[in-house]
Amino acid sequence: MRLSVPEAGKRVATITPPVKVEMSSTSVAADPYHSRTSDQWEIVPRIDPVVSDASGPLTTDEVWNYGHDGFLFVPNLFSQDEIDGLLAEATLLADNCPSRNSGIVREPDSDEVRSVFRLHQVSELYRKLFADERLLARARQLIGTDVYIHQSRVNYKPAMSGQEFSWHSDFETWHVEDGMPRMRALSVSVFLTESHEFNGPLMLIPGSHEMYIRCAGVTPEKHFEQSLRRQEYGVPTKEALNQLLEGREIVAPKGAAGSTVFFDCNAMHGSNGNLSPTPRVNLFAVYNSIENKLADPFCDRPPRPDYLAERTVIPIECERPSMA
Ligand code: 6CS
Ligand code: FE
Repeated sequence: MRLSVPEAGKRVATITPPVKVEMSSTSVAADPYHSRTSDQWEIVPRIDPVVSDASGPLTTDEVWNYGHDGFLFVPNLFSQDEIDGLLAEATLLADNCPSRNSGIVREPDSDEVRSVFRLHQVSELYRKLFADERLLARARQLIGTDVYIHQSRVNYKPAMSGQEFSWHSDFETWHVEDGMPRMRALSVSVFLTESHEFNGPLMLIPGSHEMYIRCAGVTPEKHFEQSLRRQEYGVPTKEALNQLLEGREIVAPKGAAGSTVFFDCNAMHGSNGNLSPTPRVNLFAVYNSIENKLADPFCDRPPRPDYLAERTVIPIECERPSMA
Protein backbone atom coordinates (compact mmCIF):
# COMPACT_ATOMS: atom_id res chain seq x y z
CA MET A 1 0.00 0.00 0.00
CA ARG A 2 1.47 3.32 -1.07
CA LEU A 3 0.96 6.11 1.42
CA SER A 4 1.99 8.84 -0.96
CA VAL A 5 2.13 8.81 -4.74
CA PRO A 6 4.78 11.00 -6.37
CA GLU A 7 3.35 13.60 -8.71
CA ALA A 8 4.88 13.77 -12.18
CA GLY A 9 8.26 15.44 -12.13
CA LYS A 10 8.36 15.73 -8.34
CA ARG A 11 10.64 13.63 -6.15
CA VAL A 12 8.61 12.48 -3.17
CA ALA A 13 9.68 9.77 -0.76
CA THR A 14 7.22 6.88 -0.62
CA ILE A 15 6.63 4.81 2.45
CA THR A 16 5.74 1.16 1.99
CA PRO A 17 4.67 -0.28 5.33
CA PRO A 18 4.95 -4.05 5.84
CA VAL A 19 1.68 -5.77 5.01
CA LYS A 20 0.48 -7.82 7.95
CA VAL A 21 -0.63 -11.22 6.68
CA GLU A 22 -2.73 -13.19 9.13
CA MET A 23 -4.23 -16.66 9.13
CA SER A 24 -7.96 -16.78 9.83
CA SER A 25 -8.90 -17.16 13.49
CA THR A 26 -10.56 -20.55 12.78
CA SER A 27 -7.38 -22.05 11.32
CA VAL A 28 -5.36 -20.66 14.22
CA ALA A 29 -7.73 -22.16 16.78
CA ALA A 30 -7.64 -25.55 15.04
CA ASP A 31 -3.85 -25.69 14.85
CA PRO A 32 -2.19 -26.88 18.08
CA TYR A 33 1.20 -25.61 16.90
CA HIS A 34 0.25 -22.27 15.40
CA SER A 35 3.06 -19.75 15.62
CA ARG A 36 3.82 -16.30 14.20
CA THR A 37 0.08 -15.61 14.43
CA SER A 38 0.28 -12.84 17.01
CA ASP A 39 2.64 -10.25 18.44
CA GLN A 40 2.95 -12.28 21.65
CA TRP A 41 5.07 -15.36 22.25
CA GLU A 42 3.80 -18.23 24.37
CA ILE A 43 5.12 -21.55 25.69
CA VAL A 44 2.72 -24.50 25.43
CA PRO A 45 3.19 -28.25 26.03
CA ARG A 46 3.90 -30.63 23.16
CA ILE A 47 1.01 -32.94 22.36
CA ASP A 48 2.74 -35.57 20.21
CA PRO A 49 4.68 -38.63 21.42
CA VAL A 50 8.47 -38.37 21.23
CA VAL A 51 9.32 -42.07 20.79
CA SER A 52 7.56 -45.24 19.70
CA ASP A 53 7.74 -48.77 21.08
CA ALA A 54 8.98 -50.20 17.77
CA SER A 55 11.96 -52.54 17.91
CA GLY A 56 15.35 -51.72 16.40
CA PRO A 57 19.05 -51.34 17.14
CA LEU A 58 18.61 -48.93 20.07
CA THR A 59 18.44 -50.37 23.58
CA THR A 60 15.51 -49.60 25.87
CA ASP A 61 17.78 -47.22 27.80
CA GLU A 62 18.81 -45.37 24.66
CA VAL A 63 15.19 -44.93 23.59
CA TRP A 64 14.30 -43.76 27.10
CA ASN A 65 17.16 -41.25 27.10
CA TYR A 66 16.13 -39.92 23.71
CA GLY A 67 12.54 -39.57 24.94
CA HIS A 68 13.69 -37.78 28.09
CA ASP A 69 16.36 -35.48 26.60
CA GLY A 70 15.09 -35.07 23.04
CA PHE A 71 18.40 -36.24 21.61
CA LEU A 72 20.84 -39.13 21.61
CA PHE A 73 24.58 -38.92 20.98
CA VAL A 74 26.02 -41.98 19.24
CA PRO A 75 29.82 -41.58 19.07
CA ASN A 76 31.90 -43.17 16.30
CA LEU A 77 29.02 -44.62 14.31
CA PHE A 78 31.02 -44.30 11.09
CA SER A 79 34.63 -45.27 10.45
CA GLN A 80 37.40 -42.86 9.46
CA ASP A 81 37.47 -44.44 5.97
CA GLU A 82 33.80 -43.74 5.49
CA ILE A 83 34.17 -40.21 6.80
CA ASP A 84 37.07 -39.50 4.40
CA GLY A 85 34.76 -40.25 1.46
CA LEU A 86 31.83 -38.30 2.91
CA LEU A 87 33.98 -35.24 3.62
CA ALA A 88 35.52 -35.31 0.13
CA GLU A 89 31.99 -35.34 -1.29
CA ALA A 90 31.06 -32.30 0.82
CA THR A 91 34.08 -30.39 -0.50
CA LEU A 92 33.20 -31.37 -4.06
CA LEU A 93 29.62 -30.12 -3.65
CA ALA A 94 30.73 -26.77 -2.23
CA ASP A 95 33.25 -26.29 -5.05
CA ASN A 96 30.84 -27.26 -7.83
CA CYS A 97 27.79 -25.50 -6.51
CA PRO A 98 24.92 -27.63 -7.75
CA SER A 99 22.34 -25.43 -9.39
CA ARG A 100 19.64 -27.90 -10.34
CA ASN A 101 17.17 -29.18 -7.72
CA SER A 102 19.28 -28.04 -4.83
CA GLY A 103 20.10 -24.98 -2.84
CA ILE A 104 23.25 -23.28 -1.89
CA VAL A 105 23.36 -20.78 0.96
CA ARG A 106 26.18 -18.33 1.65
CA GLU A 107 27.45 -17.04 4.98
CA PRO A 108 25.61 -13.93 6.23
CA ASP A 109 28.60 -11.61 5.86
CA SER A 110 30.61 -13.20 3.05
CA ASP A 111 30.37 -15.36 -0.10
CA GLU A 112 31.71 -18.44 1.64
CA VAL A 113 29.43 -21.45 1.37
CA ARG A 114 27.38 -21.97 4.54
CA SER A 115 25.09 -24.84 3.47
CA VAL A 116 24.20 -27.01 0.50
CA PHE A 117 20.72 -28.60 0.53
CA ARG A 118 18.95 -31.59 -1.01
CA LEU A 119 21.91 -33.91 -0.76
CA HIS A 120 19.72 -36.99 -1.14
CA GLN A 121 18.93 -35.87 -4.70
CA VAL A 122 22.31 -34.57 -5.83
CA SER A 123 24.66 -37.16 -4.36
CA GLU A 124 24.43 -40.93 -4.71
CA LEU A 125 26.91 -41.31 -1.84
CA TYR A 126 24.70 -39.29 0.52
CA ARG A 127 21.51 -40.94 -0.73
CA LYS A 128 23.05 -44.29 0.24
CA LEU A 129 24.27 -42.92 3.57
CA PHE A 130 20.76 -41.79 4.51
CA ALA A 131 19.49 -45.28 3.64
CA ASP A 132 22.25 -46.90 5.71
CA GLU A 133 20.84 -49.13 8.40
CA ARG A 134 22.85 -47.37 11.13
CA LEU A 135 20.88 -44.18 10.56
CA LEU A 136 17.64 -45.39 9.04
CA ALA A 137 16.89 -48.22 11.48
CA ARG A 138 17.40 -45.88 14.44
CA ALA A 139 15.21 -43.19 12.87
CA ARG A 140 12.45 -45.72 12.12
CA GLN A 141 12.62 -47.13 15.62
CA LEU A 142 12.28 -43.72 17.27
CA ILE A 143 9.54 -42.47 14.94
CA GLY A 144 7.74 -45.82 14.78
CA THR A 145 6.79 -45.85 11.07
CA ASP A 146 8.46 -45.83 7.67
CA VAL A 147 10.15 -42.52 7.01
CA TYR A 148 11.22 -40.31 4.11
CA ILE A 149 13.73 -37.47 3.85
CA HIS A 150 12.11 -34.11 4.48
CA GLN A 151 15.36 -32.12 4.14
CA SER A 152 19.08 -32.82 3.93
CA ARG A 153 22.03 -30.49 4.00
CA VAL A 154 25.65 -30.00 4.82
CA ASN A 155 26.70 -27.08 7.02
CA TYR A 156 30.32 -26.12 6.37
CA LYS A 157 31.01 -23.58 9.12
CA PRO A 158 34.23 -22.29 7.54
CA ALA A 159 37.44 -21.88 9.57
CA MET A 160 37.74 -18.67 11.63
CA SER A 161 34.63 -17.09 10.13
CA GLY A 162 31.72 -19.59 10.05
CA GLN A 163 28.82 -17.81 11.75
CA GLU A 164 26.49 -19.04 14.46
CA PHE A 165 23.02 -20.57 14.18
CA SER A 166 20.66 -18.85 16.63
CA TRP A 167 18.61 -20.90 19.06
CA HIS A 168 15.59 -22.41 17.30
CA SER A 169 13.23 -25.34 17.07
CA ASP A 170 13.33 -26.77 13.53
CA PHE A 171 9.72 -27.87 13.85
CA GLU A 172 8.53 -24.28 14.29
CA THR A 173 9.87 -23.40 10.83
CA TRP A 174 8.84 -26.68 9.20
CA HIS A 175 5.32 -26.31 10.58
CA VAL A 176 4.79 -22.64 9.77
CA GLU A 177 6.66 -22.38 6.47
CA ASP A 178 6.49 -25.94 5.08
CA GLY A 179 3.19 -27.24 6.51
CA MET A 180 4.60 -30.16 8.52
CA PRO A 181 1.50 -31.04 10.57
CA ARG A 182 2.86 -32.77 13.69
CA MET A 183 6.07 -33.54 15.60
CA ARG A 184 6.83 -36.87 13.95
CA ALA A 185 10.28 -36.04 12.55
CA LEU A 186 13.89 -36.10 13.72
CA SER A 187 17.26 -34.93 12.48
CA VAL A 188 20.50 -36.80 12.46
CA SER A 189 23.72 -34.85 12.38
CA VAL A 190 26.79 -36.77 11.21
CA PHE A 191 30.08 -35.12 12.19
CA LEU A 192 32.36 -35.04 9.15
CA THR A 193 35.04 -33.30 11.22
CA GLU A 194 35.68 -33.49 14.95
CA SER A 195 33.28 -31.33 16.99
CA HIS A 196 35.01 -29.52 19.83
CA GLU A 197 34.60 -26.45 22.01
CA PHE A 198 36.41 -24.13 19.60
CA ASN A 199 34.56 -24.85 16.37
CA GLY A 200 30.94 -24.15 17.26
CA PRO A 201 29.55 -27.60 18.11
CA LEU A 202 25.81 -28.25 18.03
CA MET A 203 24.27 -27.18 21.37
CA LEU A 204 20.97 -28.49 22.70
CA ILE A 205 18.70 -27.92 25.70
CA PRO A 206 17.74 -31.36 27.04
CA GLY A 207 14.02 -31.56 27.77
CA SER A 208 13.16 -28.53 25.63
CA HIS A 209 11.44 -30.75 23.04
CA GLU A 210 8.50 -31.19 25.48
CA MET A 211 7.60 -27.50 25.21
CA TYR A 212 6.62 -25.57 22.11
CA ILE A 213 7.40 -21.90 21.79
CA ARG A 214 4.91 -20.03 19.67
CA CYS A 215 6.94 -17.19 18.27
CA ALA A 216 5.72 -13.66 17.77
CA GLY A 217 5.68 -11.87 14.43
CA VAL A 218 4.59 -12.50 10.87
CA THR A 219 6.63 -14.50 8.35
CA PRO A 220 8.07 -12.10 5.76
CA GLU A 221 7.81 -12.86 2.05
CA LYS A 222 10.61 -15.22 0.85
CA HIS A 223 11.77 -15.47 4.43
CA PHE A 224 14.04 -18.43 3.64
CA GLU A 225 16.37 -16.26 1.56
CA GLN A 226 17.36 -14.54 4.77
CA SER A 227 16.62 -17.10 7.51
CA LEU A 228 19.09 -19.72 6.28
CA ARG A 229 21.88 -17.18 6.60
CA ARG A 230 20.67 -15.59 9.83
CA GLN A 231 17.26 -16.45 11.27
CA GLU A 232 15.23 -13.65 12.85
CA TYR A 233 11.60 -14.88 12.71
CA GLY A 234 10.64 -18.16 14.34
CA VAL A 235 13.34 -17.79 16.96
CA PRO A 236 12.53 -17.46 20.66
CA THR A 237 12.99 -14.20 22.54
CA LYS A 238 15.53 -14.00 25.36
CA GLU A 239 12.64 -14.12 27.86
CA ALA A 240 11.19 -17.28 26.28
CA LEU A 241 14.62 -18.93 26.28
CA ASN A 242 15.22 -18.01 29.90
CA GLN A 243 11.89 -19.56 30.80
CA LEU A 244 12.79 -22.71 28.87
CA LEU A 245 16.13 -22.84 30.68
CA GLU A 246 14.53 -22.81 34.14
CA GLY A 247 15.55 -26.19 35.55
CA ARG A 248 17.23 -27.07 32.25
CA GLU A 249 20.78 -26.63 30.94
CA ILE A 250 22.73 -26.35 27.72
CA VAL A 251 24.78 -29.30 26.47
CA ALA A 252 27.10 -29.75 23.50
CA PRO A 253 27.85 -33.33 22.44
CA LYS A 254 31.46 -33.34 21.24
CA GLY A 255 33.47 -36.07 19.61
CA ALA A 256 35.41 -37.48 16.71
CA ALA A 257 34.40 -37.33 13.08
CA GLY A 258 31.98 -40.20 12.46
CA SER A 259 29.98 -39.43 15.60
CA THR A 260 26.28 -38.67 15.28
CA VAL A 261 23.52 -36.87 17.14
CA PHE A 262 19.88 -37.89 16.66
CA PHE A 263 17.59 -35.10 17.82
CA ASP A 264 13.88 -34.45 17.93
CA CYS A 265 12.37 -31.95 15.50
CA ASN A 266 11.27 -29.72 18.39
CA ALA A 267 14.51 -29.81 20.42
CA MET A 268 15.79 -26.27 21.03
CA HIS A 269 19.26 -26.05 19.49
CA GLY A 270 21.81 -23.69 18.00
CA SER A 271 25.56 -23.27 17.69
CA ASN A 272 28.27 -20.67 18.04
CA GLY A 273 30.58 -19.48 15.29
CA ASN A 274 33.74 -21.35 14.38
CA LEU A 275 36.81 -19.47 15.62
CA SER A 276 39.12 -22.44 15.11
CA PRO A 277 41.62 -22.72 12.21
CA THR A 278 39.76 -25.60 10.50
CA PRO A 279 36.19 -25.94 9.18
CA ARG A 280 33.48 -27.73 11.17
CA VAL A 281 31.52 -29.79 8.65
CA ASN A 282 28.24 -31.47 9.67
CA LEU A 283 25.81 -33.44 7.52
CA PHE A 284 22.11 -33.41 8.34
CA ALA A 285 19.24 -35.59 7.26
CA VAL A 286 15.70 -35.02 8.47
CA TYR A 287 13.56 -38.15 8.63
CA ASN A 288 9.81 -37.55 8.72
CA SER A 289 7.07 -40.15 9.26
CA ILE A 290 5.30 -41.11 6.04
CA GLU A 291 2.11 -40.44 8.04
CA ASN A 292 3.14 -36.81 8.52
CA LYS A 293 3.12 -35.63 4.90
CA LEU A 294 3.37 -31.89 4.37
CA ALA A 295 0.17 -29.88 4.07
CA ASP A 296 -0.19 -26.25 3.06
CA PRO A 297 2.07 -23.97 5.11
CA PHE A 298 0.59 -22.75 8.41
CA CYS A 299 1.12 -19.15 7.32
CA ASP A 300 -0.22 -17.19 4.40
CA ARG A 301 2.87 -17.60 2.27
CA PRO A 302 3.58 -20.02 -0.59
CA PRO A 303 5.47 -23.22 0.37
CA ARG A 304 9.26 -23.00 0.41
CA PRO A 305 11.17 -24.56 -2.51
CA ASP A 306 11.40 -28.37 -2.67
CA TYR A 307 15.13 -28.26 -1.95
CA LEU A 308 14.22 -27.15 1.59
CA ALA A 309 11.14 -29.32 2.08
CA GLU A 310 10.34 -32.42 0.03
CA ARG A 311 6.66 -32.57 -0.84
CA THR A 312 6.78 -36.06 -2.38
CA VAL A 313 6.74 -38.93 0.10
CA ILE A 314 9.02 -41.77 -0.97
CA PRO A 315 9.62 -44.19 1.93
CA ILE A 316 13.31 -45.07 2.21
CA GLU A 317 14.35 -48.68 1.91
CA CYS A 318 17.29 -49.84 4.01
CA GLU A 319 20.49 -50.41 2.02
CA ARG A 320 23.33 -52.39 3.51
CA PRO A 321 26.38 -50.25 4.12
CA SER A 322 28.55 -50.22 1.02
CA MET A 323 30.38 -47.07 1.75
CA ALA A 324 33.89 -47.94 2.72
O1 6CS B 1 14.99 -23.52 7.59
C1 6CS B 1 15.19 -24.66 7.97
O2 6CS B 1 14.57 -25.62 7.51
C2 6CS B 1 16.20 -24.86 9.06
N1 6CS B 1 17.17 -23.82 9.12
C3 6CS B 1 17.18 -22.85 10.00
C4 6CS B 1 18.26 -21.83 10.03
N2 6CS B 1 16.25 -22.76 10.95
C5 6CS B 1 15.10 -23.63 10.93
C6 6CS B 1 15.48 -24.98 10.38
O3 6CS B 1 16.39 -25.59 11.24
FE1 FE C 1 18.15 -26.47 13.11
